[in-house]
Amino acid sequence: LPLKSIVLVTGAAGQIAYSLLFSIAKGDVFGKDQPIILLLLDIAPMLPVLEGVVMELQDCALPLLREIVPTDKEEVAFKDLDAAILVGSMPRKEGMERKDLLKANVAIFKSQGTALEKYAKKTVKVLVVGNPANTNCLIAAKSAPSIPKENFSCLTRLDHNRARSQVAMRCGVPATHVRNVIIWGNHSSTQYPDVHHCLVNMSGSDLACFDAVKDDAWLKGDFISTVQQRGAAVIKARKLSSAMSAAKAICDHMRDIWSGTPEGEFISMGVYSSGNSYGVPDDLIYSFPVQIKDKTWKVVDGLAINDFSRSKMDATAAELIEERDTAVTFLGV
Ligand code: NAX
Repeated sequence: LPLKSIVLVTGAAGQIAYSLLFSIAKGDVFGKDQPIILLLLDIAPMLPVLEGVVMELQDCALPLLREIVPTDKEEVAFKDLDAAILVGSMPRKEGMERKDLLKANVAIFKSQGTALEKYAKKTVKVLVVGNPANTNCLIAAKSAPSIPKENFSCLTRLDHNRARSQVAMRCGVPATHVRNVIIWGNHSSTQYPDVHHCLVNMSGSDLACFDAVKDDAWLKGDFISTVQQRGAAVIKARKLSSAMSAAKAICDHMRDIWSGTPEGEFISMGVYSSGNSYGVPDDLIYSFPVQIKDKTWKVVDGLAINDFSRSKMDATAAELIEERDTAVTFLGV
């Protein structure tokens, strides 16, 4: 049998984790024959709730789940990790300023980055989900200087899947017949869902998205705002934020890191920008189209970018720069 994979999920008593842990534990992410040790981190007041989640995982009687360790201690949670899925973060409370929220999250992700540096394997793959995901990811990466920056990514796969499904529903095909949508930039309402390189398989042949949809006004207008605002629409309807779809996207993201992306397809994820791709400034976690092989991502390069796309890609970069520059002022605090 392969060695056990050691996987951490933070925010483990929360609602995304509740949808996520079963899929991880039953082998959807790291492989159907890969035994797993699950480390579950949450804050001390949530430990009684977390105990209930542990009981349920035990009661699933799964073959691959070898050990479950609930904890509120970073030195326990981050030890020897192969994968870290950082879901927990400080939620916005009523009356809280954006800046105070950012400050609280910088404190969390600096501390968790430092714990990764101290305790995790240097090969650990870190996925940041907790918002503001891109900037939290950057802070974690900066706080773990001996782990390669390429090992850090943030979740924009939910936005990617939302874009895919919107196009698919419009064309009357399954979502899997739509590929190569791109989410550029921040996981926020400035993100740019781009379909200029998207292909739709209709009746057995691949059409460019614009030819398949035949409604340029929609693709350049309501399609984009629907994807950008989808999180808010779910909250409005459900009175709770997206959890099932977020968990599915986390599984898609990590599974692709572990097993690679299908030939000829790319997916979106927030990764470290070195300044060499699409004129995006360096030192940001920015969502790009990537392909993954041997657990290594590569930005898909050479895609043509028109003026419409350029301005949207720049706007979301500008927001990330501002967020980073505020966040780093809290790093020394
Ligand atoms: P919940 O509030 O249900 O759960 C969050 C959990 O994190 C709580 O149990 C809380 O106690 C815990 N937590 C807080 N601080 C912690 C810390 N320092 N260490 C460990 N655990 C800590 O939120 P949920 O709906 O699960 O969402 C979690 C995060 O995902 C939020 O920040 C949310 O904004 C973000 N999302 C990000 C998405 C993305 O695409 N990047 C999409 C879904 C989601 O909105």
